[in-house]
Amino acid sequence: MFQKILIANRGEIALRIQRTCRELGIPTVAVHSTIDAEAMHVRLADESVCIGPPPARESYLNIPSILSAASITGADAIHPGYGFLSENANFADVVAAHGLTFIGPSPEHIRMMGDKITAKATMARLGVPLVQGSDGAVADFAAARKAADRIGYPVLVKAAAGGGGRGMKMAPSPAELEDSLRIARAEARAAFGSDDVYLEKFLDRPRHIELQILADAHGEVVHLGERDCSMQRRHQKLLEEAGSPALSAQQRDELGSTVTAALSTLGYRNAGTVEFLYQDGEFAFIEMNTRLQVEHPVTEMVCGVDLVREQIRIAAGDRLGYRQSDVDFSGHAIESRITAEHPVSFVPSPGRVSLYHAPGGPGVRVDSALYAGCVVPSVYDSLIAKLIVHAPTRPEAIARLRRALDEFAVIGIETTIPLHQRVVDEPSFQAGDTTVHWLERFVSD
Ligand code: MV4
Repeated sequence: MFQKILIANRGEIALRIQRTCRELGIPTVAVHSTIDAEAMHVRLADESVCIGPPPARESYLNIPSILSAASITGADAIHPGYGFLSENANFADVVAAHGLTFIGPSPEHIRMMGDKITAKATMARLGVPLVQGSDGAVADFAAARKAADRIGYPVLVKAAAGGGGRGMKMAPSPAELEDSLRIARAEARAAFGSDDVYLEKFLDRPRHIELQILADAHGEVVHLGERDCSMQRRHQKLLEEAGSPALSAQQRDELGSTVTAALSTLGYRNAGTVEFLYQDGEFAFIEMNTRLQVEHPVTEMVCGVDLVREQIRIAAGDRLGYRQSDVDFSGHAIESRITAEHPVSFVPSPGRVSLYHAPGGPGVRVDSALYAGCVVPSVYDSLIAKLIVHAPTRPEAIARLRRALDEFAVIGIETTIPLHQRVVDEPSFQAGDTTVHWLERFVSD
């Protein structure tokens, strides 16, 4: 097992990883920018190293600084958390080249899934269902026109290097295709340095359902069920659930078998999330994330598994030690992502938190690095707390979430708690009747 783990992240996820390390008896090193010197993830770590000024590119994305911090503290493994360097294959390469362990997949698998065209072709070959689309990248307008005629309109032009909603353009009919193609290519080139694009049939009211998997270095792969992340706005998730109110246990088992078999064949190692669109009873693979995700706690609550612990054990070469038949699902979990933003206008609201009181009681978990007197900087992600509730049934989980949101007090900055309170009271949310467009319609009322 590792002697010391450096956590290359900040905020709630750095704290989340520290907590597991402490339970495993592994000392931790926190890294931080100058503005985060008094942050909770620094205060609670065994050691800390300042790695640069506030802009992430000079600190949390600064690979030489992070490797120096690992070297001077004698860390033998690096956990990247989510965001920042977590899906940077070059970082994973450099970490290994320095004789350290990257707590994540191989650089090759990060690279493979980072290219959506390769990811889709790979998954298709392994029997995972896809949305109808072009056969790989479209070379030019003529090729796009031919593919779109076969797929049927509307089509979506997507960037191979995109993901998470960046670099997409819809073409409702042939007349718009040339413009959509040109715009998507230009945006992709500017944003990602690659203008490879592909086409997909546009689904008009999908749900976003993702499957959590764990794969060890010995070919054992299990799935931990799905999360429904349809409740989002501008590709920022607001609330996630495990399981999906739209799926049956049989659908979960079927999808799980297909996906775990595929990843076992691939030789994937680490936790991973396989994302699908789900519409009219059909799943379509869109992307795979090779990191721990923000919304991992809902899966932990229904499966009774510590995903960070599993990541660390897998990276150390341990066997999972259990099979799919040993994975039990219990109850329903919901996560509210609370951000430092105005609950109606979504204007960012950084600043000093004067008072902080987190909810508690049965089935309530709060993952947050907030404390009374802390400062929420404006330079990073606005996520300040994740409120996770767990209960035997979905209606009980919703009642518990409502109760916990009422207890939650964050004074000094604006937060999205009031938005969450409005969402949980909405009958169509309570009925589980949502798509990826639900929230945008709800907030524009
Ligand atoms: C789609 C789609 C409809 N049809 N693909 C957006 C993020 C990226 N991961 C994939 N996305 C979508 N791909 C086809 N063929 C609709 C979306 C989409 C979406 C997907 C997941 C979660 C939220 C979303 C919000 C708007 C659009």
